[in-house]
Amino acid sequence: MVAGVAPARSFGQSQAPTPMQMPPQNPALARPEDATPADFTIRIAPIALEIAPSRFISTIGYNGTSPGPVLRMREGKPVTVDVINGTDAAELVHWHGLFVPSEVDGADEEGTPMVPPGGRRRYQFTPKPAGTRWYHSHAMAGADLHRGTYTGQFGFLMVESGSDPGRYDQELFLALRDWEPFFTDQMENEAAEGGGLGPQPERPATLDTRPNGLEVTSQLFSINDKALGAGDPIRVRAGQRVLMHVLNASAIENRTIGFSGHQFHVIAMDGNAVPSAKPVDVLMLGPGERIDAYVEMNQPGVWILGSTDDMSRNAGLGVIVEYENQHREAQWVAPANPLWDYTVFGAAAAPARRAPDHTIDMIFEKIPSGAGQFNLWQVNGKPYPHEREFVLQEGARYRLVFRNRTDDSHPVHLHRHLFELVDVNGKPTSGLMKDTVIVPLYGRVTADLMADQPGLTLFHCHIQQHMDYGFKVLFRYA
Ligand SMILES: [Cu+2]
Repeated sequence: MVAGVAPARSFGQSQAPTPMQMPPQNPALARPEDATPADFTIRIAPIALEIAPSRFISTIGYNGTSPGPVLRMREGKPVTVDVINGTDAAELVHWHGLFVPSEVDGADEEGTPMVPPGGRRRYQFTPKPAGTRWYHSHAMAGADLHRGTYTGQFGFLMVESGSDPGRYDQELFLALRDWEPFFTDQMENEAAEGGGLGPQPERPATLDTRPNGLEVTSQLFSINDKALGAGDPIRVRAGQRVLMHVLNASAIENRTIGFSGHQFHVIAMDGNAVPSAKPVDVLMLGPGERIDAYVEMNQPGVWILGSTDDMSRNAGLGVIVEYENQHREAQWVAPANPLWDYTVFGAAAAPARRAPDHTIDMIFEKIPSGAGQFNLWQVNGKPYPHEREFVLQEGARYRLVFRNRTDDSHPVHLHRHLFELVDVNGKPTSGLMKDTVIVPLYGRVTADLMADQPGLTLFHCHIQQHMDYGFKVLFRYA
């Protein structure tokens, strides 16, 4: 398989379980309906991932690899997925971006049962809506950087509607990753992640000057399973149109990527078609976000597609794209416009949306813990769990106001629903449906939510450490 750039066809076929490799089944968990084979099987087990020649990452993967296989499901057609846990810790799989019941969504907080060590569990659900979704571990990690989304437990999940026009010559899946995370007392460079620019409407008059606690960082990166320069390049021909599904599968950081003299024509964000598809020089994605974009291959040469941040790109966050009959050293050309703005993809006309019935303010704050400790995160003055502050009435429309009063950008994710962006740092927009959005540092994002998926619904920052140390909320339906 071509490193990191195999067409979907060759990914999607490794779904059949290999019976010899299944761990012993716990009889208490075996149910009669499990006797029939599942549509998909995911085996969670330790792997050694060779991201560069002789450079092995010891992590946990799906079906022996990371990313796991691309799962292709048909919208509206019920599926069964067997998850077999070959690790010594309880696990579960979250289906990110799908409208599925809380019992199978894959969040312990919503009541999805864990898959015990050595055990198995069958998930049954009806995949919807169509689009680029993904699946990943939703286990808490806390201080253990070998658990949850720090591991290689993730993969693309494509929900297909059958109406995909297929107007492209190649389809690529590109998951951005960091490896071997470690604790640091240095703050990330906010400019590098695109969060330190623009207005700061939620910046407090008096800043909290208490010393910061530990953050998680990394110095080793890949796209899919290969660091920049390792494995085969993406091979293209002049005149081709290449569709890219990009996912930030990091547990720790927002990322911005560029492609040396080429533009990304953004057609969907988080799997949902955007009203104004258009070309841009960079893509910025917070952990959990996806972007579908096509690229016209019209600059013959050998180029790097990768992080606009030199440190992370040089440490692996990139891939070489080689045109046919071009043989030279791969070149990186910095993008002309490195700024990312969700609102440019919104509808051009003024929105004709239903007025919200209620507004829910959500104030994000950090309690700096000081050297050697973990910062604590709060929503509306309290870390998780809250009491009954977040209750939705089915059928009502809510305006959520995300007020980020911290010095860090947060990719916040709402399970089991989509929301529509209304305003980003004072810029109005409409028609952009998302399940995850970056709220810039000291920034404000407003989003409308239709409460139409009854059941417990988790909301959290997709940076694993922030989630584990308080940055989450459980919405209930009345
Ligand atoms: Cu966060």
